[in-house]
Amino acid sequence: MCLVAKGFNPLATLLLCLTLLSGCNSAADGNHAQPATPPNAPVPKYGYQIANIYPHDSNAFTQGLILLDGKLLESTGQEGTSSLRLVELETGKILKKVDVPIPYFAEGLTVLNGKVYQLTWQHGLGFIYDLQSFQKLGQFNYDGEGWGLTTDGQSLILSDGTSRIRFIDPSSFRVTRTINVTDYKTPVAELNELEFVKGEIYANIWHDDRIAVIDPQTGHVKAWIDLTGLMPENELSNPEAVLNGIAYDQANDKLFVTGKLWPRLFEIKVKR
Ligand SMILES: [Ca+2]
Repeated sequence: MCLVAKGFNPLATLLLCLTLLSGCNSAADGNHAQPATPPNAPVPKYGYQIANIYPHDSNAFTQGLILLDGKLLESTGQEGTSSLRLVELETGKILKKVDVPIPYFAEGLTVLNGKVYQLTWQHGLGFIYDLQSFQKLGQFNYDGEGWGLTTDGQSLILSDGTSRIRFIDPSSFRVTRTINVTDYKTPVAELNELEFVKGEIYANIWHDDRIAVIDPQTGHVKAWIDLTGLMPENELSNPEAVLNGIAYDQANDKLFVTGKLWPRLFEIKVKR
């Protein structure tokens, strides 16, 4: 509000008021951090460079992938071929494997506090294993479908094929928080395999060559990593052999990706 004293020129007063208001706004803006994605700004698209190529089991219908202590942990899907496996990165050799019995269709996996957590697609049931022995320790339930799973070191972070990502307490298995993933204002659905990378959630999108880089607080897509051309399509015969599987080597800051039924696994460098 502007107080107008008697005898003041109204036009001059108006100009003064506008100047003051403008000054106030500038000061206020200066006190706030810029949003991660300014309104109307296109979300940046990143490219990639292949750093290394490793063999991958072309029968593995990859649904979950992480890298721990230099080895891969992989969850494979489809009824009858679902499994949890420990895989040698350099050779693709399966070092340890537990089959997931019919009728379960295994999905995402992550490791938290020495335990492996593995989702199933449509049974609302997850399995818990000892990380070292792969001995089954228990199971847990969740509403809806299970697609991707990762962790920020505290919560289990679960995607279910929609644009929703749920944060789940690993003791009570209660949902503590939910984010809706949006690209500017458009919901990004069919979020699939996940990976927590340096404070951001990386997500595969089903049947998409792009990885969404998501702000775990707001759900905003901060960038897209476009992996078009990574695996030549003429080497894949199954239409479901799509990009799925992101693993981050925290110790060495390396990023690995593969796909369902892909014969290769790639270490990539993101080109910003
Ligand atoms: Ca992952």
